[in-house]
Amino acid sequence: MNKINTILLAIILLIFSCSEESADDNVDDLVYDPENCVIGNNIDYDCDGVANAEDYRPKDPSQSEDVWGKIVETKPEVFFASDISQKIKDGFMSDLNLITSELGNYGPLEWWNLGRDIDAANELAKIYCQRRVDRWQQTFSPDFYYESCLVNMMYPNHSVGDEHVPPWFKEDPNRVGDFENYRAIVPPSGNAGLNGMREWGIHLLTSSLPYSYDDNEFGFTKENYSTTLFHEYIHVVQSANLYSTETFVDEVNNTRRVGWGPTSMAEGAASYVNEFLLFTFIKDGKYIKSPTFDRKLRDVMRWKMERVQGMLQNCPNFKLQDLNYGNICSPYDFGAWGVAYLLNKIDNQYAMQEVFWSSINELGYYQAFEKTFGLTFDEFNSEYHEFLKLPIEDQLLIIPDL
Ligand SMILES: [Ca+2]
Ligand SMILES: [Zn+2]
Repeated sequence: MNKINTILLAIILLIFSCSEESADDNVDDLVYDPENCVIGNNIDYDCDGVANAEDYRPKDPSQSEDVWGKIVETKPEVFFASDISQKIKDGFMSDLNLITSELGNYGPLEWWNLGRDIDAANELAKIYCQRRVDRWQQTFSPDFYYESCLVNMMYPNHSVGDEHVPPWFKEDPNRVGDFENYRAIVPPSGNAGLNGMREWGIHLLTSSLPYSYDDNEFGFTKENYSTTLFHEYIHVVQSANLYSTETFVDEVNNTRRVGWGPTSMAEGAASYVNEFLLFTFIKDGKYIKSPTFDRKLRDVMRWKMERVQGMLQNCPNFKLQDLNYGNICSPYDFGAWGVAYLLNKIDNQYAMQEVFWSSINELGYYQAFEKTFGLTFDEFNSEYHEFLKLPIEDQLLIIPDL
């Protein structure tokens, strides 16, 4: 790969970002118009064969019991806008099947893929919003929540009348709907995000067009998106292993669940492990790489380290827990190398998903960290600063030769 491609790739990887966010629902005073099923004398709103009184989520047929954090049989539900080609859909599903079979199929999961076409995006929004209304998973005005949802997803290119647009949307020049925000991204940029929703009991993800699965239109191979898909699914695993519903709003206005940990560690784990898994799958014959894909894991980590060293002069005394989204020192790159350091230290490349995250519920984040990695977070910060002073060839020795 030549240098221009390398730089472009670096930019694309940076643009692919994500966050865990969540919003409060407010469904207390909705009136349900029943077309419901009946079991004996008992109502079964969602017709899943479980009466309301016994049903964990009486309005959601995918959740008759609490399966948060459990491996489930139900396949992930993946939605594609109608302008997305079969080739892209096939590539996406192939990678999702691979990562769920490797890391566990956590559910229920919905993944919404936007294309570029506005009408197709509005059609997708209708499916999304009807489901939210049916399942009482609304965050909008109870008076006209289906239309409000459509506006919320697709503003300013929504398909319903402007009387459904709340005044605060019109007053905010930067307001863009949750789906429209992804649809409007122009390739070769892209974005994908895990958007919760713990309070609905589901994993909810949204992506812009996964164009990399369709040949070399923009000069990228499918591996560029495979790592993004793996990255997002690693967040799902992290989220599934955390049971808490308690949230707080952090300093960059992200709503996060207690136990999620510092942004640099969540993003760093996803960013390092997504690369590690790709190269492991290739080695094991589980992933057929593109003919022109000639990177090694150490190449990718070398580029990340070069970026870290470039940024380091702007944050010479950084603490990993302070590197949040938007920081001049990227939580993705600093975190990825921090995680690589930790996994090498305990000689277990699978420790995040197999040891650490599942122990947070019981111990809390920082105690689980100490128990898993054998040092306090402060000690980790100090050791990591020392590690960053080493020559790059020495640093790369901790990365598996894949
Ligand atoms: Ca039911
Ligand atoms: Zn991420």
